[in-house]
Amino acid sequence: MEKKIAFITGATSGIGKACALSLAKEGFAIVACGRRKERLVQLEKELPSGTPYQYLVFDVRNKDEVYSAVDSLPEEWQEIEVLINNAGNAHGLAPIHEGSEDDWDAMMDINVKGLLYVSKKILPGMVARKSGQVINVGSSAGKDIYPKGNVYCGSKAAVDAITEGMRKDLNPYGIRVVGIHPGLVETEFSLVRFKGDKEKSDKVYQGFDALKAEDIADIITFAVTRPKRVVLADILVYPLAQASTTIFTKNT
Ligand code: NDP
Ligand code: 8X3
Repeated sequence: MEKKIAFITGATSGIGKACALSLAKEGFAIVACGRRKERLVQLEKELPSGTPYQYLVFDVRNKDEVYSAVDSLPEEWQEIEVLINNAGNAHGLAPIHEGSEDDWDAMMDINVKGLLYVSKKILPGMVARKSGQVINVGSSAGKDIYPKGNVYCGSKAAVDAITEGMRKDLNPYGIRVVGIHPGLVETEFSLVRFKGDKEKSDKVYQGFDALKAEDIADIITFAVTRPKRVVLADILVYPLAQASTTIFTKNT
């Protein structure tokens, strides 16, 4: 493969999809991942024409699915230069004593263990080649814990810590490791958190100009395209209206 390959999890929607579009414009070949196959098929039609493209359908919770999906990539697609660990969601918003075990399992299994499984398959190649970049999508919620966010915040605090650990472990191999931690971005995120309740979900983004998925993709693309010596190690991004996970000035 002549072009550099970017492998993006959670590319069926929101930030991951925006990254696929943005990195394709920068000349990357794209491996797009997610569970919703029809969206991955559709994504190819939205990419700049001629973008080399592969899609992989798997659930990041399922280690075997992750491993066999990555193994199924054709030989010329095996050298992944950029890994964007983006797949993830919040499930529920409840005080700790009322939280659902299924929601807790989903968040820890997807946001934390899923990121680890995908990384486990892709990092050894980067280490062997002494070349690569990892972008982990955390959240402001991992840095500033908010009421009822408990386990989601915990999963993203884990992503933050794992990102730091990766940067330290991979330092001898010239691999760039970036953590990006957005505040509120208007995507399908809240629709998933509130289990399809559109009214509740829309309310999250009312009265202020929330970040767009493209804003985060722009920043990731900027980080990925810096000269090799430059590492934007830890990026916290808020919309103007937001000063912490709980402080907002709306209708300004
Ligand atoms: P979306 O809900 O729009 O996208 C989530 C993506 O993750 C989808 O492509 C979905 O694909 C994928 N995904 C979810 N669960 C799984 C799974 N089990 N296996 C494989 N893929 C999965 O949300 P965002 O784009 O906003 O979220 C992307 C990342 O950004 C997440 O890690 C989120 O925590 C983080 N984030 C979001 C913020 C926001 O306010 N929106 C703020 C801070 C961080 P599919 O369903 O097809 O599998
Ligand atoms: C998503 C942002 O504040 O809804 O990570 O948790 S928040």
